[in-house]
Amino acid sequence: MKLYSYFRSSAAFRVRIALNLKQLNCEIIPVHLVKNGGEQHAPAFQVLSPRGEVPCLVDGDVVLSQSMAILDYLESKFPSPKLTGATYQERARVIELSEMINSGIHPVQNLKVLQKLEKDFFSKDEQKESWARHWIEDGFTAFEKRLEQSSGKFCVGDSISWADIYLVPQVFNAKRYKVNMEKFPKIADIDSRCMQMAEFIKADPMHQVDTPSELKSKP
Ligand SMILES: N[C@@H](CCC(=O)N[C@@H](CS)C(=O)NCC(=O)O)C(=O)O
Repeated sequence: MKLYSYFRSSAAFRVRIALNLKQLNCEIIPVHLVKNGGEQHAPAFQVLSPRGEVPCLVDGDVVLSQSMAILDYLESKFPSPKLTGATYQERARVIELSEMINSGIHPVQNLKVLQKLEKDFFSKDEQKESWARHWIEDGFTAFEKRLEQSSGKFCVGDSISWADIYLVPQVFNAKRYKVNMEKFPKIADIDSRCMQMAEFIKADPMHQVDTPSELKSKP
């Protein structure tokens, strides 16, 4: 298997965590989202990922973009450990929480959206940061409320699920945009529990093959 990834991409971080939890070997192929205007715009890459986004997984003839589709593919092909909850009710809760991030928070603070704000509306770095922070805090407020009903040690009960896999990379972005995590104690608690696990540490943006040396730290 091959995963097209970018060290700082929170969507690729999700898939790296799932691959590690399922103990799967996968070749990482870096796609630099910024250098030379962004390698994601290369026509050859867009054959694999039509929206020009990472992650993109290639497994034999199967080529998939969209982290949710990739996680679902891995879940079906490699069912252990199960990452979608123990019951159908838990599975629905896992997807609800994952979607709060996947379709609610992440798209409005994605690179191409921030670049559009700069290009068409002349937004400065502080304005783009403030925009990203607003939407992350808005989404985390709802996520934190839902955790009051669903969480145990992790987002849904005491087992790791996709909800944690979506949450941890979003917290990485939140810190980058200076969100005050003290406002979200349950989220912060689950994030720090996950980030003590080898599978999450190995997937961390600061430990990737394409992490620039000045940012790289040892796992
Ligand atoms: N919903 C997609 C989001 C993928 C996505 O937005 N990836 C970002 C990096 S986190 C990207 O490749 N952006 C390229 C760009 O903005 O030009 C998924 O879950 O895979």
